[in-house]
Amino acid sequence: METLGLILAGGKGSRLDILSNKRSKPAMPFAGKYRIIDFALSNCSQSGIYDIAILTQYLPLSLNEHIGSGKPWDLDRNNSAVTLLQPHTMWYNGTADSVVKNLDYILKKNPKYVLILSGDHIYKMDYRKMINVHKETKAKLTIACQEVDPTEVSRFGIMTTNREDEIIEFQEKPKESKSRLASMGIYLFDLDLLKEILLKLPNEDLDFGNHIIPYLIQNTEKKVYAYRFNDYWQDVGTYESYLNTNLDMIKEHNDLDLYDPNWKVFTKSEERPPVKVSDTAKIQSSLISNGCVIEGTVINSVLSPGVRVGKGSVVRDSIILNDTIISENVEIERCIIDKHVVVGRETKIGFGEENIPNIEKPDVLSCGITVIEKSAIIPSNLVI
Ligand code: ADQ
Ligand code: ADP
Repeated sequence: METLGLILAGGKGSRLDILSNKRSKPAMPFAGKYRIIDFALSNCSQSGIYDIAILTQYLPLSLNEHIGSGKPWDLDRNNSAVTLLQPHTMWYNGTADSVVKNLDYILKKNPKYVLILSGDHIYKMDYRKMINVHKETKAKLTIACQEVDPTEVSRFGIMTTNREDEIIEFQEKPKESKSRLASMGIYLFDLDLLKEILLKLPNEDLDFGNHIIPYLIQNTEKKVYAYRFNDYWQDVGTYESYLNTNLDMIKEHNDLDLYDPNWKVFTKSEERPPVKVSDTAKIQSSLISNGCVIEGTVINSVLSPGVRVGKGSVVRDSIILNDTIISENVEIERCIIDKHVVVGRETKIGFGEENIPNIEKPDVLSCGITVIEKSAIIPSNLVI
């Protein structure tokens, strides 16, 4: 085997805590019918990488069920496998620590290269192009990167390269930086280097962005190169990016086209009846999944399977997840509503002064998005 894919799907996703405290972030629904991890899995299979291990630690139940044998992504082949590696009694600390704890598995597979991916990114990428650049430059580690907005540098690992695109500086989440070139958290390692470095550095909290990459660049002569990726890519780690990235999928000319037959996004779909649109319904620029029943108005929103929108209700600029029921004459604006929520009649969500105050969750307070947790029952005649 040339390349083993490792998908990091274990972080707790604390910045999306209301949504991800009952599931792992890569298992979050996306664009109606998908889950976030579908993008990494679909990229792997279409790049010819059929051996994949998914490193999980946090409530992987819904991921387990979703991935199953890997059939929807064409990963259930004879000589390859998609494997969910679970820590059992060990709790991983940093991203690299989770790889250390599975080093035996990786060495047994004995690939030439190990491609480390994040389970919570939305993008379409042919990893073969990156692998080819890695071979051409004879790098030991290649990191995919993309320029980000200067206001966003503190969310990413930021690097500086020389003319040949060799990385000469790397700083994890700097407060500010002259460079805007961000690591996408996609690492292609030669197996020898990965093994050497993981065994060399102390294990506790070991993280790629905080420890391994800065160490390789500052303390060794190993060749670490950047691979520039200029297409659509989003890390959906905050409510704002989760909402906006979902809404991007509705745009007429979005850079990530879910409808492109040349690079598909696969998922495991449930059997559901078709969308039913009544004579009182009005739908504008939205994604509506199977099993939805629409009697009200839906504008610039994404509805997962089985959502009901009652007569006289208006849903605008929002994401509504599976089987949520919105009764009659409800108004919803700039909300993320999790699965199995019931919203009572005449209620307005997204219209309150600010969100329900909670000092520990400044994200909720500051971004103007109202988030309703799974299975909540919202009474009638409320304004939230
Ligand atoms: P972050 O996205 O902040 O930065 P992190 O939250 O540590 O990195 O997680 C990366 C991925 O690994 C996520 O998919 C997460 O779910 C998963 N993960 C985290 N801890 C894990 C663990 N212990 N076991 C298994 N999986 C785990 C990283 C890099 C930056 C880079 C950004 C790009 O550190 O340099 O710019 O990704 O998004
Ligand atoms: P998610 O919210 O992560 O998308 P789902 O609601 O789709 O999860 O649940 C995935 C599967 O896990 C379902 O089959 C469901 O029955 C099961 N499940 C979810 N939560 C629990 C729980 N707390 N205990 C047992 N099974 C659960």
